[in-house]
Amino acid sequence: MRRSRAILTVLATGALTAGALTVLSPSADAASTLGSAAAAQGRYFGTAVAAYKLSDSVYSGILNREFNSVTPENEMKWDATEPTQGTFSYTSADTIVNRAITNGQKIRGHALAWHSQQPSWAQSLSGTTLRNAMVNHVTQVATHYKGKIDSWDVVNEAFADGSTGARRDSNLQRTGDDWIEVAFRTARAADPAAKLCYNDYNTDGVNAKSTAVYNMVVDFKARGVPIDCVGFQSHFNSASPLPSDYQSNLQRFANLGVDVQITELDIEGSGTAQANSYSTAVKACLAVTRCNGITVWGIRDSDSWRASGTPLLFDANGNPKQAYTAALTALGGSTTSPSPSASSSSASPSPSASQSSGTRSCTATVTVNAWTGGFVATVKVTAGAAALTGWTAGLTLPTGSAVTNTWSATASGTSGAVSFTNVGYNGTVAAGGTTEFGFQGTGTAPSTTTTCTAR
Ligand code: 9MR
Repeated sequence: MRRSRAILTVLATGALTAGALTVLSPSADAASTLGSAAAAQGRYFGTAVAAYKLSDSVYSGILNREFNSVTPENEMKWDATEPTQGTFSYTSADTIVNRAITNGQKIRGHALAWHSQQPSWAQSLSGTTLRNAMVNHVTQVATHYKGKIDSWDVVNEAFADGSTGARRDSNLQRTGDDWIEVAFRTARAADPAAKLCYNDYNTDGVNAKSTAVYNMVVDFKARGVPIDCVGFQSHFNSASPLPSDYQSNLQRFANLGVDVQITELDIEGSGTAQANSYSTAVKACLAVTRCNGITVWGIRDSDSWRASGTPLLFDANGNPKQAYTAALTALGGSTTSPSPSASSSSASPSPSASQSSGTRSCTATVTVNAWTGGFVATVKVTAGAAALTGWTAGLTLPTGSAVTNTWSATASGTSGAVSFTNVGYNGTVAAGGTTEFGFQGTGTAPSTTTTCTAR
């Protein structure tokens, strides 16, 4: 709904010549890592991350090199973030988030409302008391991470397995059927820039459970409940293999006007069979325009919640497996063989591919949702033929209007001529690539031309 209510679009260009500078382009080795190969397809490739493993240099080396999105594996769950009612604990999740921002990685938030991994105090609540506690939890956590989260799993695993298509019984479900939409509306109010997802497992193919989720999305769209995306966990093994209708199932959800994301991919097995399944999963996402990202549920097999099934892309020593090569190739990447300790800064791309001395330029397109007395502006910055290392977009607010809140950029002021400069994680934009920021304001929406200055 946010996006379709655009009433104003202004476009402007600006350019800054890089001159004699030779700059290592971030897209230089574009196709040699999972993240850069996915980015070249307009998508992200992420992994679940455990905060306590970040001090392991093999783990963090692969994380830095290969992935451009992260999902805290447990650190944002209710038991971790609100262990005592009203007392919030963000240290572990903040470690992952701040590190991802520094490294230019997107962040999937996981998960705001879930029947599992609740703190014991919440497990013992019911009715209005639990509903209010859930609303407060969603508000507090989404507000803490406001502007930093690409996509939130707002509600996780709310439907029952099997053929009933029913909701899963839980203390949250017993507060009333509307608990899911209340969680989504609450998350939207707290962080209007984050994409809001429903996430589940055993919904990867067309079946009673996925159809129940599908019907919920239809209903939410019809009634204006804010939902932007559906996550398909995609935990596969011999008992629950990758379904033959995976792609068509993703497509039927995308056709409802939501993004679809593969959120927790792991495929038990080894060798060619496992590699082929990874290739099929990646290709299914690429074939669906609105499938905008893939996350694997861990880095090395030894990091997996199902370690004995060796379901991931790197072996316990951090070496890329056949499945890694298959996933990278399916993404359109090249089949180099990185060593576990290699980092992007030690890669040796050819000089002709790695350096850009062209003219950096960018354009900024503003889309505004306005109402009487206020507005939200979303600004898309698009790089020209050369990669950006930073950008500043500028526009002039009408007299009496003021910026009240900015996300994914730093504003120079609140009224009159305001410029918005990239933050740490979104200054780097590949040639032809885009990034977005936004701001909220009071008064009349801006209607003047934007400028974009590239660095
Ligand atoms: O990988 C997570 C594991 O470390 C936890 O012990 C477990 C506890 O419920 O949750 C795992 O992650 C789950 C995710 O949050 C939701 N979908 C299923 C994942 C695998 O169980």
